[in-house]
Amino acid sequence: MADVRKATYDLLRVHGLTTIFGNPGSNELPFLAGLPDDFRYILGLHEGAVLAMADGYAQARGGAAFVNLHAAAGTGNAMGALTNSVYSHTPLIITAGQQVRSTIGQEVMLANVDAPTLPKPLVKWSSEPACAQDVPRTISQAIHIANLPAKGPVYVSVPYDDWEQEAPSSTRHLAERTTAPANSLSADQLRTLVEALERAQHPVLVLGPEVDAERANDEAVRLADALCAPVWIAPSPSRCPFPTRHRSFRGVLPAAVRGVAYALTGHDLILVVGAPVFRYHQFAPGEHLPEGARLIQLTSDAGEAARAPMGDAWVTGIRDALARLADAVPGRDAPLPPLAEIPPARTSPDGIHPEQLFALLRESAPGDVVYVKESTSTSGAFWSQMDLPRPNTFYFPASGGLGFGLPAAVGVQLALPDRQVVGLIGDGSANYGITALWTAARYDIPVIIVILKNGTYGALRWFARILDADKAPGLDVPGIDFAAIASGYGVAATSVRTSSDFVSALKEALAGNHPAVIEVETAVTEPE
Ligand code: TZD
Ligand code: CA
Repeated sequence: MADVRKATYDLLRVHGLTTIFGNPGSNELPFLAGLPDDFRYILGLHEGAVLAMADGYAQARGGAAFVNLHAAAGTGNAMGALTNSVYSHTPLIITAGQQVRSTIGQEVMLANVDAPTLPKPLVKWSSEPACAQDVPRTISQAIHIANLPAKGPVYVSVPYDDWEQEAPSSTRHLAERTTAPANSLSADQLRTLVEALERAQHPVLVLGPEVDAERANDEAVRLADALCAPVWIAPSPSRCPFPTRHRSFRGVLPAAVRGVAYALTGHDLILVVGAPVFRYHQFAPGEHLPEGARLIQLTSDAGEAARAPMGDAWVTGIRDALARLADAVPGRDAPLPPLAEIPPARTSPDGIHPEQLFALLRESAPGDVVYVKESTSTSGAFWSQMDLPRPNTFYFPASGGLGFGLPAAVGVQLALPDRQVVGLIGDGSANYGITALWTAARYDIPVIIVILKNGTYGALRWFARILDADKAPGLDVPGIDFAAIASGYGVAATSVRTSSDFVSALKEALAGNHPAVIEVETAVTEPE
């Protein structure tokens, strides 16, 4: 009979979880010893980076990822990054090594006291199996929970003396099990929705990250085309659900109550698909909906459905819902205003303007480039300049927790070897996940990290102004040499101050097929 470790490896293999993102300690070594040849271990030097790499990897590959952390300390280090995974609904199976079962109660060194409580409320579910024999079944449960809607991270703590115990014979059933969501709109619900869309004079679609996560972008385009309706991206987007140069595309909704109501004025039916209603950020109280508008939300997340402050919500698989809606709605022929031209990029005497930088990327990066963005003061500049035609092309930290971007870019590149990944990372944000550069170098993951160096926490300067808090300290980060740091971690790096130098550096990095860092001196700008 197999031991618990072998039974677990077999289970992970069946679920395609043969890449382990981790940072080991004594509690984890017995699990990692004897890792089969078809598994690979991706070492991260800090657990925040480990988790964010796994998150990027899982989102980009459209499946789950497996993480192995060290006890409570490693889990704690990962929790900042975990704030994003909950809101991006990333299926992550996070395991942590526990001390020997019989010694946990004494609170020996590295005992993870009350382990299942530690990662809450940032996981969907957490557990420490009641005995060694239940470890494989618990890990199987974790994998299924992570992958069932709404997807998300789960946590399992395993005492290290469990791995050598014999697995029960019933374990063999686990590898054969499947679970699948069967939730879709009923015929009645579909009819009601189609009728509402038919009756509406001016319907509008608001799309969220779940559309991209479920690879439903083409279905969204079909629906938009059938309805001749304008399309917005829901506030605070962590992914890009719709081609940004499609004639229906209107932009990203502002992350404030008043701003959303203003942008949607004139619409009588607002159909929100695959997004919470809504992820506001700036507090700008006012009417939640424009006069006379009805809002209907489709989401796979019952929590998102329940907590929305307005509108009706149906909990459903959104790919299925979009496809069936696109088939069922009678085509309309409403006039759409022409798509606005991309405005000329602004320039600045104080460094490259972010708009200029994004325009240069639009012109010089390969057509199927993937962006992982964590540069907080440049969102307006980014969406005004970019042309994102494809699914799976844009990632941003879903809860705004910094430390996602740089490691996630490494993870996305690992998942998508055939596409070039470019991280667009602020000089503030880069520091929270900087150790991922070492992982990129160690495994030769050819991601390009562009560091936007404006010497400050740009977004916070803007916030300080609108919150009337401009005397707040600690908003500047001068004097960081990212080229030196990158070379210290083994990544080729260069620092540029002009457009032409940036384009040359980008071309060189693209030709290199190795990880590269380009530090760019940028002008301080405001997010909007
Ligand atoms: N710490 C963490 C983990 N997450 C955060 N969101 C913050 C602190 C607060 N914060 C923001 O919300 S934006 C920001 C901070 C520190 C500034 C980021 O600076 P940057 O980008 O250089 O990366 P910009 O473009 O200069 O704003
Ligand atoms: Ca900055």
